[in-house]
Amino acid sequence: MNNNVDIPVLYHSKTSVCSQKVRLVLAELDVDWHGQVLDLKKGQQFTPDYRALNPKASVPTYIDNDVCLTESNDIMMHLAASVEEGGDFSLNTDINDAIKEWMVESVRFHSAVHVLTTLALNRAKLLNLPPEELFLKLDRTPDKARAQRINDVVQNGLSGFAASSAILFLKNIYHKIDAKLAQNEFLSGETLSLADFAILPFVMRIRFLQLTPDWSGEQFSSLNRWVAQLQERRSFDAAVMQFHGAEALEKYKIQGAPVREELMKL
Ligand SMILES: N[C@@H](CCC(=O)N[C@@H](CS)C(=O)NCC(=O)O)C(=O)O
Repeated sequence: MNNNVDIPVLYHSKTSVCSQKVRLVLAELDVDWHGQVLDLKKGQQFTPDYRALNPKASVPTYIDNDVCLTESNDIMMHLAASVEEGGDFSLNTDINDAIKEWMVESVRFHSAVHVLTTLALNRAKLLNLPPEELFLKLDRTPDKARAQRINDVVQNGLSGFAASSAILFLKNIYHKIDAKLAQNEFLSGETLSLADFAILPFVMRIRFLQLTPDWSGEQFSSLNRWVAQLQERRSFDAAVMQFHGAEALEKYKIQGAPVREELMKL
């Protein structure tokens, strides 16, 4: 692995939501970084070299001299703590309980988004694999709860426990986000903070898949105002759009549409 001792190295993948969280904060704080892109579909997260850095075989991994971090929330907090005093950023780098709460929500949001992404993009392909091949594929991941969730999505689709829990979570979190943003400009109050960037990539993935839970006519107008505001920032282009080709966005749209149709019928 090609580690540079001076410039921090981020192992990430282009469209991974957890990588986006970190890239957004890197861009907001103008941190100079070196990227190593892993192709998760090709299984590059499972190589022995990478697993020596990150035994969870997941992205992101961030190496800053002798510090190696393998959780997106930890990396975001490390970045916020490393920023020089008096830096002129619109991102508030303080961490308080409200911000920590949104970071915890982001971990739960990730599970739900992972289930829904698998349902829309990968289920059909996985369902067609011979059972032993599917088992080997799922068995590679060290996170056995995750493997079980994905197996449930593959076997049972929208009627499985994993999908119904994800949908329920999605509805709740959208109402929670919208209610908070109806009171405050940003998730943790009146200043932009790590909370906003911990949540934004998940909202965007759901939007790309056309799975925003507005099936019963919900407007989520405060949430939409917040998304529009964050999309205007330079960080959004640098950390999200630069890593999503038109093809990826089209795939989300086309493959998310039938799932949306099914959800509207529930
Ligand atoms: N809690 C971790 C989750 C990391 C994670 O699961 N990342 C996904 C991409 S968003 C991944 O690497 N998946 C590996 C795989 O699909 O095998 C974090 O927030 O950093």
